[in-house]
Amino acid sequence: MTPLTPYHSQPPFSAKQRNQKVSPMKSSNPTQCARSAAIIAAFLATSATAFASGNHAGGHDESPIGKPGISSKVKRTITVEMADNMRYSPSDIQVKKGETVRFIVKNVGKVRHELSLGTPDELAEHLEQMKKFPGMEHDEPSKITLDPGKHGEILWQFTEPGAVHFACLMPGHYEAGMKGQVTVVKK
Ligand SMILES: [Cu+2]
Repeated sequence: MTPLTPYHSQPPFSAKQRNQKVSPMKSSNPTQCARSAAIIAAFLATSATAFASGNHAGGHDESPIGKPGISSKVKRTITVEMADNMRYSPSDIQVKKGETVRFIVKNVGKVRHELSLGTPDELAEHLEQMKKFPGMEHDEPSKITLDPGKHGEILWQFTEPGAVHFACLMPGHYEAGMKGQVTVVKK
């Protein structure tokens, strides 16, 4: 009389079965190999694209208007007030090329205002976006949106000589004249 082997004493599957489980990766089926190669090629292409766009994003900080400033490099602090008469004070600012400025921006009005640095093209594009999405918030270093009574900072380094524009793109404000200019002069 042969005793029954308890089921649990059997290995879950034989070595041969295990091999069968992993073997599909080593398939010699040419179609499958070609497909794997295609998948790898597609992956590499995607990586290359991601890398390229990463470089682009990295270069995005450098623009004709300058780049985000570093606190330790600040040479000047300029306070700019934003008021409900749709004016900045001051609205004409002169800086030297290479200078890093700490703008302390104050909303002294009773409605929300913003200060966005940009080229005229960038500001025009931003104005169109604001018309479509009036509540949009900015977390870009070149922009600040402030509720009434609030103040905040923009740290900016002006790297190119010329004019850097700024504007409030809250609906109707730019049109009412809420804009200004930073003139960057060569040293
Ligand atoms: Cu405004």
